[in-house]
Amino acid sequence: MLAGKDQYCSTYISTYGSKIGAGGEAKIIGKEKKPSEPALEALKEAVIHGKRKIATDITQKALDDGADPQTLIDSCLIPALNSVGDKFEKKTIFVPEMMIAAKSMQACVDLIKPLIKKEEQNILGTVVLGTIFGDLHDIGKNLARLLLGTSGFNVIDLGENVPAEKFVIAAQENNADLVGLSSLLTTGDPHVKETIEAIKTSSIGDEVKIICGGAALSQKFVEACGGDAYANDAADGVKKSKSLLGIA
Ligand code: B1M
Repeated sequence: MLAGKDQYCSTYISTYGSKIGAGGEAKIIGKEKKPSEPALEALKEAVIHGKRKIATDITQKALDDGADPQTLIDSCLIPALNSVGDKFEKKTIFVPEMMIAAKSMQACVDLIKPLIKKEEQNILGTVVLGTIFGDLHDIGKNLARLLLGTSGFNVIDLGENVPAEKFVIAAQENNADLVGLSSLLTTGDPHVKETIEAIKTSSIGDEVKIICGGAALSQKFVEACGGDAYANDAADGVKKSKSLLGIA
């Protein structure tokens, strides 16, 4: 590992990870329930274990064999990462394992991305998108960007850890129809509120709609903060964005 020969320290972690933590529960990793499709299960397992090469090889093979790109994301990659989140919560894995799992998922999404067809239509509207201040999670935001883009929206992605003023300035400069906020940490709740307030009280406050998504949020919270819509997932984000702009 110290010589840099163990990429992402994955061999080190899989050898010694089970010897620390809550009563050796780390050994639980890898004993997921088997779904019907063995290839999809193997992909899920590879993501959970952060085995990026195996995960991308299986993804590529599945795509070559005609698998539906969106189904790979929805039925395999997102559940894999949710499983990683559960293990993190139960303290059977720790931040490094979570990080390599997330990077493996991102590498698979990068392979799938060019295959998700753009709808042949005019630009539906401009969306300024970003993860809230203090929050570095960007996988969900990137999926929202991907689906909004492929559905015909012009997406301006501000990245993660975005301060409220940056959302306001980008929305003004790009004459945005929508601002999309992503928030995964409960510690980000005050920043969600602050960002919505900054946008709503700015010069474009009356024209721009705000849609929020991410594990830390709920319909009720978003409404209480003055947001216009809560998106449960990336596909819901597209549906609600269209509905906010009156597009059928
Ligand atoms: Co972190 N993390 N993480 N993490 N992480 C969570 C969110 C957590 C729930 C894990 C847990 O405890 N079970 C927990 C938050 C708890 C809380 O706040 N109550 C947590 C924590 C605590 C942390 C750290 C503080 C850990 C630490 O350092 N001790 C730290 C924070 C760093 C920071 O941000 N300042 C941290 C770090 C990380 C990694 C860097 C290791 C990595 C992020 C890598 C990256 O994003 N580049 C990571 C990951 C991967 C996770 C979990 C495992 C997975 C998140 C994810 O990508 N999910 C997560 C546990 C979990 O959620 N199960 C967890 C998949 C993604 C597709 O879902 O983002 O919800 P999601 O997006 C969905 C929808 O919500 C929606 O569409 C997406 C697709 O369907 N959506 C939108 C999201 N944004 C939208 C915007 C829209 C529309 C829809 O606008 C139009």
